[in-house]
Amino acid sequence: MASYEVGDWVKPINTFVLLGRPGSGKSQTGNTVTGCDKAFEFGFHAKRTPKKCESKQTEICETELCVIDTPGVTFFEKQDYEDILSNMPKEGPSKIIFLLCISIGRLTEEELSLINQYFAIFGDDFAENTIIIFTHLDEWESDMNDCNVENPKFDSYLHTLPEQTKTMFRRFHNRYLPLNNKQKKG
Ligand SMILES: Nc1nc2c(ncn2[C@@H]2O[C@H](COP(=O)(O)OP(=O)(O)OP(=O)(O)O)[C@@H](O)[C@H]2O)c(=O)[nH]1
Ligand SMILES: [Mg+2]
Repeated sequence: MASYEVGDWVKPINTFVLLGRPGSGKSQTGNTVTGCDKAFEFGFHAKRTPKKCESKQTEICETELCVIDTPGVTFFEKQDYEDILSNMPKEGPSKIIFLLCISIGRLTEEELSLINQYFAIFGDDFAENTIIIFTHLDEWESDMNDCNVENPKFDSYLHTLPEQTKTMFRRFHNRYLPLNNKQKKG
């Protein structure tokens, strides 16, 4: 006789966890993903952005979605992971997808070091469950236009990256998405 688990009937809630350096565009990406300008506080405020994770649950195309915004840190530690876990949906199973936000053009040693810390905390599977989101696409395109490059192709930016960075991105199977968070939401 076939055996069934409760999980066979319960659809997992897709959970996006926003990661990245301070100011990399995590909160704005959360707003883009949820389609709501005010889901997460964003911007260069005089006051500090929240020190703890914040989560919003919504439904998109009849699918339950939970989005967890994390505070910008330059060093990611176990307690940051625990904070994420405490914001996971309480009801039913969850499928975690990390959205690793990187502001185009600002890739530094610190950025790579932070990514290595994610691997240390989340394990080798981190890359399997991650999409790299390159934010500020509009600013990059505008800069390229100022340099007389019409219709710039984002892939050309990736070709200019140092070998060390390209090697790192290969671990993510080059799963990336350039994003303009300033584009008006429909
Ligand atoms: N032009 C442009 N600005 C963006 C984009 N994404 C984010 N920003 C701006 O970049 C700044 C930082 O964005 P946030 O979303 O607050 O960044 P964050 O990673 O949440 O910052 P912390 O919470 O402080 O770590 C804000 O002024 C955003 O409006 C984008 O795609 N294009
Ligand atoms: Mg933020």
